[in-house]
Amino acid sequence: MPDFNMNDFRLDGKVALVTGASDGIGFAIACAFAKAGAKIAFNARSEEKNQKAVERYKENGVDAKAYVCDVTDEKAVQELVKKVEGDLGTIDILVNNAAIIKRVPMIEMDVEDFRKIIDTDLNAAFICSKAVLPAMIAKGHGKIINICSMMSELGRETVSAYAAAKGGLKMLTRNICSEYGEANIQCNAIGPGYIATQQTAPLRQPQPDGSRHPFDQFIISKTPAARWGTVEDLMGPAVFLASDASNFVNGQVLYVDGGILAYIGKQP
Ligand code: NAP
Ligand code: GCO
Repeated sequence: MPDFNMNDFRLDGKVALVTGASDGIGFAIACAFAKAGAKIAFNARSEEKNQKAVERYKENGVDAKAYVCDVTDEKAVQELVKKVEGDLGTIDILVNNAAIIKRVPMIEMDVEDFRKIIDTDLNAAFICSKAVLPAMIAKGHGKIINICSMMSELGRETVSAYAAAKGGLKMLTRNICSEYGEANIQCNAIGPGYIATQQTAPLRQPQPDGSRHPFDQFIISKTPAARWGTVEDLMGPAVFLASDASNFVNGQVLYVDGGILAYIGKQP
């Protein structure tokens, strides 16, 4: 039988940095990594939010180390990486998860808002990846996972900056793979479908008469699975892409979308 070991899916002893993981998708991914054996570091911009998150991690049996750091600030990110290295060891797994969105028609969007979204959702992934790559190259292995979106493939009214950033993030994923695959670094992305988190709460807000938000109905009808995704849906795929089980998977976007991208939409 060819050599196959279920332990290849484990992350024992690995150090993972998940950006923006005080809540939502990042929090779930960090919890999954911890369950698979990894040591967890995460950052967000507010100390108060971090403290609450550390408590939530503890309630979930996870001893996560929190850092205050804005991922758009290169100097701060380099300091963050040094601190994580000092506290836990060099980083084996980076998840570029932190992001923001503003839903506004393009002709009404301030250029400053557009720039801020590109800065957070795309440029920061460059900054964080650049900060961890030298140690990964020196070690001879590393995993970078970028959190993309349906908007890495599709457009939609009101999300011009977010879609531009997430499309760019897909190409940054392929480029990191292209440049550093030879150094045994795998850079892949996860493209979540519509997942029930704070970020999408406005799209699921019930109507004053108690009926479902029209966007909520739209997403259910566009999704073969006929439901919103949950943060739990992303945990297994993230562990796979962080683990040795995916060592020959590189430059890919794994869409975890209940089938949205495969589907033409409900027949009339
Ligand atoms: P979320 O709950 O809003 O989480 C995003 C996190 O990023 C926040 O905790 C935020 O923390 C942090 N953050 C934002 N700007 C930051 C900065 N400059 N520096 C450091 N941290 C920053 O959203 P989510 O739904 O979990 O989304 C997580 C990722 O999945 C994002 O990349 C998002 O685009 C992507 N995604 C989400 C969905 C979905 O349906 N929910 C679908 C596809 C992709 P602070 O504000 O405390 O800093
Ligand atoms: C939107 C945005 C996000 C989605 C996600 C889809 O349509 O408003 O794209 O809110 O959650 O990124 O994958």
